[in-house]
Amino acid sequence: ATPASGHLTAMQAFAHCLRPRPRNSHKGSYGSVGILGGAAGMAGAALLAGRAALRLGSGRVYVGLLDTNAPAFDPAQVELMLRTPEALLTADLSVLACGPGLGVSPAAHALLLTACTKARTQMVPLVLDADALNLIAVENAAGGASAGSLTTTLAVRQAPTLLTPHPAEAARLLNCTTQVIQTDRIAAACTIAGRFRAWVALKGCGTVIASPDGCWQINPSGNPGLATAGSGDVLTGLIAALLAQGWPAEAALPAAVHLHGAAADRLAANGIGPIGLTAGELIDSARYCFNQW
Ligand code: NPW
Ligand code: AMP
Ligand code: MG
Repeated sequence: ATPASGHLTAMQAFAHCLRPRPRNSHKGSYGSVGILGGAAGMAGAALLAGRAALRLGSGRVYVGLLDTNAPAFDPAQVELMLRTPEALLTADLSVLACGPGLGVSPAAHALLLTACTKARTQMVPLVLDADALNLIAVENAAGGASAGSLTTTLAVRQAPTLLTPHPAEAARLLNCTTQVIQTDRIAAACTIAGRFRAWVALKGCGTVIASPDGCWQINPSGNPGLATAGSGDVLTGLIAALLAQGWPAEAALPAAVHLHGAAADRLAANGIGPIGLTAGELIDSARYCFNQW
């Protein structure tokens, strides 16, 4: 059920989504995640998202990297299947997450459009973060929602769309300043959710989660240790993992945001942060919190 507006996100609210793994389940039972991103210099963003998706329980994770010089596998997570972006978009996926390190090149725009169309025709949930959001904003600034644009493609989707802007990305989407976003974060999150018929996490201290029908809640977990490069990319992978395991968007988004913060809180309580916490360290902590839940 959609939480009522104004609630603080509470882990207990998602207890109905937690199910023990059946003894005879197999990797196909836990979904296939695709991550599209990782242009030159930012492959790490997509790999962090992929590692997070894998370690939060996805059955299979494919990462489509735009960087043509990227290695053929991730030495720190050899279980990830690295693909060209084009090959990723032909894979049989249960969730597609686009944006970490994607860049805003014309090639990235074309790939994102293909990805959004695929996710629409195959009815899979779509998570858009980082440069996927920036590409929508660039397109809107250049003339708005024409036929075949990202915004138009998103508007006719039947499967859920989830958007995870930080305040500057939200400002680009709404063509305003970051200060305007931060002055009324709830209004900003709800406006984006309504405009794109999407589930939105407006990130930052007290992440605001808004639903397409205008309900909102605030996440209480997390600390400034999360203010570090790649932290949002990890969140994208956590969200994708819950979606791949069959969680509905209305639960997957707030639960992943809560877990992300709880992972940081647990690390900080053990002296790993807030100062110097790194995004990669969040992943195993989130896995621990999820298994203890
Ligand atoms: P300022 O100016 O610092 O105060 P961008 P990005 C603002 C990839 N990455 N509250 C911030 O404000 C990403 O996935 C790759 C207020 C600044 O203006 C993207 O694809 C990594 N303001 C790409 O890089 C690791 C806030 O946002 C602006 C805020 C660009 O993403 C890093 C910066 O945002 C990164 O994830 C808050 N809570 N949070 C890798 N290892 O490969 C942010 N701002 O310009 O969108 O740049 O977020 O770094
Ligand atoms: P990104 O800017 O995309 O890397 O995302 C940063 C992540 O860290 C988001 O999930 C934010 O909500 C979280 N975050 C950043 N700063 C803070 C903070 N001061 N308190 C709590 N969470 C934060
Ligand atoms: Mg980010």
